[in-house]
Amino acid sequence: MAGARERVKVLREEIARHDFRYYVQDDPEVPDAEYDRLVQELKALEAAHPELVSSDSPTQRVSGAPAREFGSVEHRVPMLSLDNAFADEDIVNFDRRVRERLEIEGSVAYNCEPKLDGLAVALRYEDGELRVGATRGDGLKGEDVTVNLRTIKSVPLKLRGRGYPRVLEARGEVFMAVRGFERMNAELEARGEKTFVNPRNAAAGALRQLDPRITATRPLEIFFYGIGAVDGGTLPGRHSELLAALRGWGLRTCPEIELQEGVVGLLGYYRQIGARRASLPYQIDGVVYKVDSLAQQRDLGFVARAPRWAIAHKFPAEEELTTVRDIEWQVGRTGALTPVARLEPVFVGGVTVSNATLHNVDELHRKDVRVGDTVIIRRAGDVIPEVVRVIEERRPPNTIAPTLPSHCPVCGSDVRRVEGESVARCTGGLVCPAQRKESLKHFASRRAMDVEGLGDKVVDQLVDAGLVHDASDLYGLTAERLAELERMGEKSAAKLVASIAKSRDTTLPRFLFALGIPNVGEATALALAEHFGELAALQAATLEQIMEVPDVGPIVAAGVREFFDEGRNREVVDKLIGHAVRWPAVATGRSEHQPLAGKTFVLTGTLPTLSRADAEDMIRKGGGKVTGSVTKKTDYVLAGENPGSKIEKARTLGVSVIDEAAFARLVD
Ligand code: I6G
Repeated sequence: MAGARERVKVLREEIARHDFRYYVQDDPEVPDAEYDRLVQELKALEAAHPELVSSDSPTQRVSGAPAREFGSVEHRVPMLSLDNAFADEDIVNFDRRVRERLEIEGSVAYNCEPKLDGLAVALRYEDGELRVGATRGDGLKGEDVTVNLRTIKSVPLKLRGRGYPRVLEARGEVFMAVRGFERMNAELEARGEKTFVNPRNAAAGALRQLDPRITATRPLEIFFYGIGAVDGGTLPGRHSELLAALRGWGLRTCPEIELQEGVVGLLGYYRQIGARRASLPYQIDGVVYKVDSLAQQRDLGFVARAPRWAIAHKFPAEEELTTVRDIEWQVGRTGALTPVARLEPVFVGGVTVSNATLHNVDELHRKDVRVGDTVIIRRAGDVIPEVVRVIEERRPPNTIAPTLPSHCPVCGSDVRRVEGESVARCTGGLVCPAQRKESLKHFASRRAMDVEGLGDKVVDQLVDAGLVHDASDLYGLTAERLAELERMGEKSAAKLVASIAKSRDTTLPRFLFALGIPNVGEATALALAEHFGELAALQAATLEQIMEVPDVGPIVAAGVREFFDEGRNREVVDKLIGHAVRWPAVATGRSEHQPLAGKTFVLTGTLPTLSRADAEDMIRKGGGKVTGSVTKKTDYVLAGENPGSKIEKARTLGVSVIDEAAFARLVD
């Protein structure tokens, strides 16, 4: 028995240490299998010796039967709210008020951290053991959710180390990380259960579950950001030191916390976190600034129900309500019809949004979006705006569910839908002005022929004016003809003619990509060019020969073959070559080829298997170049875990962001 008692103690300490390393420090010490063995051993010992079971045992995270309702907990120190600021000017005024009240000439030091979109909670530890955990409630009284909080692995059941106060009420935010949320929703969907609309709702639902066994299956996490009631012990003099002390006691804090000086520091922090908002692993709705000195906090005190020493600087909302004015069908380069919701303009995610794609007819029907509907629009980071869902309760009477048109709204050709596919296409081909416009935009795009100055509007004008029917017509344009277009001055016309001329000198992979052959992206175009070496060889190749190209399957091969079998396509290709579009010879054969020739890469984050040096080496050996910052000239951003702001920059500039697996495919 004494042996069992001793072993149980050792196991509990060890498991608690591993929980801390895994859930708090994100730095596991042992593989999962080893951890599982320790837990199994402890469970077996506790089963054999029930008298050794205690509430702080890691096996007892899920405890208690489902409740009928939650008890209530009075907050000894009220859980206040924060004042919100939206504009830089509000922060300038906040800092000025702080300095005036403190009668300070110089700058104030602030502790800054992201404001998570979760639920505020307070956890009371007595003699280092978790006793009670409660929601904020009305700030004076919250709900007792102790049994649910205990199921969160980053909540220590026992504090670590020494020196913690006899009573310590730690406050923080319970949240669900985006990945955990997505995985959970996928599992719920697979089981045919109701999914959650966003991580915050999912976290709130999980925390307020009456059955802690269900909470335990939800991927909840916590970051602690402050304290409430405290008895005994001495606390440090600065908020930043207090957070460090909490960390030392095993209470997880946000890794993005920073100290900043004065208003310039605060606004810099706001911009820095704002730029990374979309790539953070959790959702945030702003940042919080707190005067770092606790003595200064005391001097500043409170106004109404908010501290004078802290403020939340909010980001623009990423979700807003608006109404659908119309649903239109856009025709793409390959004839695919995409339903687009035309919206009552709404300010969301920092921009005014008036259109949102509904992707395809299946998505349109799944979301059941109708003209007149009130919808939630989401725009996160640089991601294109999307319709999250319809608020059905607000649907006006007599709305009609839109259906796929039988004829192309642009050229009137038949619309065909391939059995089993969600894409419906206009069958008009290059007869359809919409397909012609989109093909030309693709042809001229940066990663294809790179015709600078040939923007979407100019392409629309050129097609509408009948000046350009296919890509080869671009090379016959004169500055005089171009200058006839509306809003096109002589100078711009001359510049555009020059950049069209410049685009003649290209590479075979770019040219193949620019042709817009179905399913031939940049990587396939490169593989085809390297395999065949010259255009004529590819044009003459049989289906079987095309399928010999690495990574080219029957569908892509058939698309290539059909493209070159079509007389109109061959004619355009011939005309382009007749206009002196040309490229240097391509070296064929896998052994000597340089798959990344001419490509510029930027690296960010930690790759799963390759070291940075190895990845750089592979790029250089493959004929590519590595640079430090993302510009319009960058071809790929190779991103790993915890990428920096380079990802946002890449998205803004339309540069491809690839992971290690995609990189390996490029190199191979
Ligand atoms: O609701 C909150 C979120 C984050 C907070 C808060 C916080 O600090 C990072 N801090 C305080 C002091 C309060 N609410 C009242």
